[in-house]
Amino acid sequence: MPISEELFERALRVIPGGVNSPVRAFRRLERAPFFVASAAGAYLRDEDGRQYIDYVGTWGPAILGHAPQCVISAVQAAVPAGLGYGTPTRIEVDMAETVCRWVPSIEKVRMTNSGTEATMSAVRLARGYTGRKYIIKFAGCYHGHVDSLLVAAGSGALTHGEPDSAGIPQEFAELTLVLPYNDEAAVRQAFSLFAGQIAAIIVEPYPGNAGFYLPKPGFLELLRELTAADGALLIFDEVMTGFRISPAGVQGKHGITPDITTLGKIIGGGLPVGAFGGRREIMDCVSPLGAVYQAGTLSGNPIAMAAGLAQLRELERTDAYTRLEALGARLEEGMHRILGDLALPLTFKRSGSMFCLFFTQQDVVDLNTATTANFDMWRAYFLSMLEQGIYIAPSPYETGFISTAHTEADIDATLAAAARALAVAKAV
Ligand code: HOZ
Repeated sequence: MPISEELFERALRVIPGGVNSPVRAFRRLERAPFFVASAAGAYLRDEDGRQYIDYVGTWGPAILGHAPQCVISAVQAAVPAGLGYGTPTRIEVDMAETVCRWVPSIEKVRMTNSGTEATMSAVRLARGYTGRKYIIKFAGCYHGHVDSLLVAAGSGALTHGEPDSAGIPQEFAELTLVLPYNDEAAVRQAFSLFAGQIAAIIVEPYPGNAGFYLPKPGFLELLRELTAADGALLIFDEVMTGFRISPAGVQGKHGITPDITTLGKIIGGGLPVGAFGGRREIMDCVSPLGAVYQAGTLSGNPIAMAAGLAQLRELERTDAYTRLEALGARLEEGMHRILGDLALPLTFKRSGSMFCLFFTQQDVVDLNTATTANFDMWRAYFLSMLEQGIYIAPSPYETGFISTAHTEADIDATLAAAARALAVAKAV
């Protein structure tokens, strides 16, 4: 029996679903997940010695590929000084200054240990600052497993058919107004029905947890306009897009200034880090300056800060974003060519190094259109890609990530595999 299968059998006995985060379980795929033994650059190696070109990239953090030397060296240099102290350290100041310099809407920033903690804290801060209780979120957007945000959520919740998690009291869920993404009329209506009562809109500006799709022209600008007019806050959840779509994330690309931004993934260089930050007067409501409580024993951990800062500095030092765009464009052009050759009018979405192939002919603009995708065709495609040594996310509702460690040859090998996998999917 393959070692991964043996490990999965053991895991199933002692870990719910055999995994520490649901999407990894390969549910509905009729096979066990592979267990990774090591990773370097664009490649994963599993316990059975098989190698994969990886487009999951640790679900976003691995923008330089796996185990980049700059991050490994920074961690090795930091370790002898101690693993954490629970006191202020110099590197937290370096990190905060770097984030504020890269993302101009962030004048002050607080570190957390995950994106979930960041969004949870951002929502509490928005409510504390405004004194209001309602939050607007968009169907299919996923902001981590925060009680008030696990309503019509994407990612694993959507993949496994539970977009509204059990365990969340109706009274909590009622404070979350769920709207369709890209629906301007729905947002206007919510602000007219709940005028003066909405604490914040929280949005993945480029949603990446029901597949990956983009805002219609003017949609993000409208969110800014309506929140400002009503005295509500605009929270950009850039946990996935931050430092990826541009150095300043989606907000940098669109020239929009949210009130609060949440970050994660890339900022940790592969270690567990999240952050939330924003306008000074809002951030000054956070304890100990203000009454909104937020804390964490491991927050700002020096090893995690060293890893994240090393990754950000490497991105700043190199032409990473130009390279990611070139690789992404190569993949996109190749995919369109293959889809044309096979007469398969599917939908491919991309921005920079984030992408998603939807097994639908519809233009994907929101959760409803994303879920028109044909699951059986997607599954046949996924399994064939995996068989050919290409790892894309094990769910049709996740995003693909390219890293600077991918080569043109990796992209071309991926396209050759995709042509075969799509032919298999077409026959389903
Ligand atoms: N929330 C992640 C996907 N958007 C899943 C992370 C994981 O399984 O590690």
